Amino acid sequence: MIVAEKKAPIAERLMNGDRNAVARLITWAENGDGRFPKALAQFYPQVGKARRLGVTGPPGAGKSTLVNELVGHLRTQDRSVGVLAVDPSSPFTGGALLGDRIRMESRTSDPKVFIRSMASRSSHGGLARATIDACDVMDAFGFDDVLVETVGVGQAEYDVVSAADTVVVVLCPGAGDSIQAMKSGLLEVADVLVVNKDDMPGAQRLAADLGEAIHIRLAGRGKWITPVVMCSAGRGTGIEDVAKAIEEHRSFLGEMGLKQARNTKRVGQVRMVASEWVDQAVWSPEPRWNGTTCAAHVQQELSAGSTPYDIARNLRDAIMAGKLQDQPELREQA
Ligand SMILES: Nc1nc2c(ncn2[C@@H]2O[C@H](COP(=O)(O)OP(=O)(O)O)[C@@H](O)[C@H]2O)c(=O)[nH]1
Ligand SMILES: [Mg+2]
Repeated sequence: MIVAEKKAPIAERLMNGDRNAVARLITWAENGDGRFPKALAQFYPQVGKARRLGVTGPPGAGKSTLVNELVGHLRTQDRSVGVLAVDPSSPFTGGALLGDRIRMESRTSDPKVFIRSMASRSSHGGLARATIDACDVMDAFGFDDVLVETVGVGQAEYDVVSAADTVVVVLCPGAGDSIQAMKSGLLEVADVLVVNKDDMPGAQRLAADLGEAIHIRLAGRGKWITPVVMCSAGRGTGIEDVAKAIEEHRSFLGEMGLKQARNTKRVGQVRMVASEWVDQAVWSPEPRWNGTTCAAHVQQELSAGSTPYDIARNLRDAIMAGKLQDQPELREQA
């Protein structure tokens, strides 16, 4: 008689080193699957050991090439590495992810390396949430380092990388994008600035300009001053310098600083998830407010001549006072 073997819970498999569990859990995170929060509750005690590095910058700057080199560098130290390539543009083009896949191919046979591409199917807010979740999964699995690559184009991407302990911003000469980055706030999120493609003309100049910009903006006693590091990821030169700058930022943070920074980020995560859930619950197609949906109720109030502010205030007060009707999906997700 064949007795069906009962599979261990996914969180248990994750913590026992099952790579399929990593993949499955990240998919759940991506889809906002209700099973994810339950699994997280089980493996959350294991979260917090991995070092988290965010790599961002304009498209084509060489982020993927650099990540590949950094993975190689970490492997020489026998550290295991989880890589998450977040690309919001991929649902439309598909190209970027394919390129990254091929570039990373040499690493994929390494059992100590795990590479996962992640596309944003949902809103940008959802992408940041899913990325943090995916990092937690790889952390609990036991990777020593977790690297997140994302295209630095806007607030959503900053949200994504800001979950990392250290953020590397990659720029390169000859692209107007780099000048744009200096204006658009990319410098503010950088803990380490990398001028990649230093085999190309203009690299020295760009590094000098960036150094100047950094000192004008951020110089201050006791504060971390973002270093500008030159390298050529394509040729594999200067990678040690990049790695060293990352190490120095970690030392600067120290154990207490790291703990504090992570706590602050967790508060941000709770705020993000709570907002998402409240938003979903309030605007769900089920009757919530005075026997009708919130959207319909708002319509009625508008027709009756109320101002948007008055209606919004009433809605906020109703939420705060727990006056909206039962919200089953909130309970289910909790
Ligand atoms: N000349 C030169 N090209 C590079 C270097 N690093 C990367 N590239 C090229 O720049 C292009 C974009 O690189 P990629 O890593 O995909 O950039 P990403 O979009 O930022 O991830 C590719 O064609 C790389 O081969 C470098 O150090 N020097
Ligand atoms: Mg890339």
